[in-house]
Amino acid sequence: MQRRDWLKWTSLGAGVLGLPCLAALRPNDRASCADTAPGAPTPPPAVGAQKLPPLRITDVKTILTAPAGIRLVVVKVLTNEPGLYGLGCATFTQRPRVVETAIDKYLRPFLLGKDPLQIEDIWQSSFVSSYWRNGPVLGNALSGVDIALWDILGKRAGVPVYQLFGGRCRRAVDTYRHTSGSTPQEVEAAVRKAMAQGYRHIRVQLSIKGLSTYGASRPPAETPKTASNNRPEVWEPRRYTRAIPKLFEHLRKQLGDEVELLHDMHERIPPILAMQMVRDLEQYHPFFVEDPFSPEDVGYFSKLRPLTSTPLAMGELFNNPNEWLPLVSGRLIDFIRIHISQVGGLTPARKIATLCDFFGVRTAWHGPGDVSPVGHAANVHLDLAVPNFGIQEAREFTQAEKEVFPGCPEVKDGYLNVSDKPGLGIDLDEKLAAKFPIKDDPSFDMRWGNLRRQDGSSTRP
Ligand code: GCO
Ligand code: MG
Repeated sequence: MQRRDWLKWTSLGAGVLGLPCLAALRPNDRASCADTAPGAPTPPPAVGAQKLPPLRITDVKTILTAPAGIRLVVVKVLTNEPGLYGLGCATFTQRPRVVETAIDKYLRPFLLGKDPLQIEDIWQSSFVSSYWRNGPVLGNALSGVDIALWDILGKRAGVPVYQLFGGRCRRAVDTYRHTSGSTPQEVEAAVRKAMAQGYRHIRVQLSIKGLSTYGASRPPAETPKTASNNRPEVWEPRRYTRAIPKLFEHLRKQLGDEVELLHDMHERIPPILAMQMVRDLEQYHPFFVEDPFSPEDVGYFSKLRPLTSTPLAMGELFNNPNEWLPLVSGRLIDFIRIHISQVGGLTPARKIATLCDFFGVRTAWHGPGDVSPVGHAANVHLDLAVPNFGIQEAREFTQAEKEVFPGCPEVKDGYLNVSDKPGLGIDLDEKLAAKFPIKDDPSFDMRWGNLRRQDGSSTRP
């Protein structure tokens, strides 16, 4: 290919991206953008226009760190422009080493030398570069690169990433906070505390005696002592489905109707029990009930929808468009709760948000501790720019996280925000990150794989 053709092709790519071609470049580059984009309106020539050297990816690094004890995977994409790099989140905390391999051994060589501003093209070609695609490993690896490329584009254009997405639709991002306890009274106390800190939306989880309940740790006396890879964690759904409506009844009686209450069912109960429980909760007006079914049981949403108007949120385990398309286009859920790095980063997440907008589905991106601060920053940039934003799961970062990731998004009065710095506005102190090495601790996985019914049979976590 002639160099002239290559230039034409690259600027066409930016047009296809739907990217403001002008924003992709510094002001003095604008004239050259118009020159090479056939059919594009010609802006007035910029004063003192001169060309910047072409940008190339010179390195892709995977950084594993655990400043809060949770294993995080962050990708750094470096360019030939001195000091210009981007950061992305690739955290799959259960399998960080596998993501690391996918990036270092496979994506890195594929990307070296490519133009980091061709974000859509890099996403599309990387996605099929293994022929076999989707899944949390490849999705997270791709996401680490993709988010880093948006960061680079923002830095090069001199604007925050949310500006590249069309600009702020809101002043700040409303969030929900987690609370839990072993009794309804304990949960109530935790909710009151969160309300006093300014939160308006609060997730409520209850630990149930003798059971390994999601979202609420067991009282210390009940915590099994043996660290064995065969140690069962017992889970019985019926006791849980009876307890949660009582929790909501208590909270509404004590706290009134104003505070928004949320609950995560975590996909672990048989569909018919989930349907009963979601109906039982309707009278307490939850803001949403999350993950009533596992991804394998999504066919039940069409049965649940006619039975209740309880708002439904779903999606943190989703990877593949075929998982969310029928739920969104069938208007079967109200909130999309995708883990942005799981689906491949900001490029697909923007499209999902737009798809949802047409169907009245709002966003509620997954935002627990196993999304890195870089991933949280990416969530917030998108939240600020999408019209159909719903709510954001919030995390208040530890001191160590704030030091390793200068520029962490901050929660104030229950709202998250990012700085107006170019790019994502967050950095990574690699030296400090190395002081918090991840532990290859196998007992971590046992928590997920050893959830069992009373009779010893395996059940979903
Ligand atoms: C949530 C989630 C998480 C997941 C965790 C798994 O809604 O925040 O369910 O807490 O359990 O991300 O690693
Ligand atoms: Mg969840």
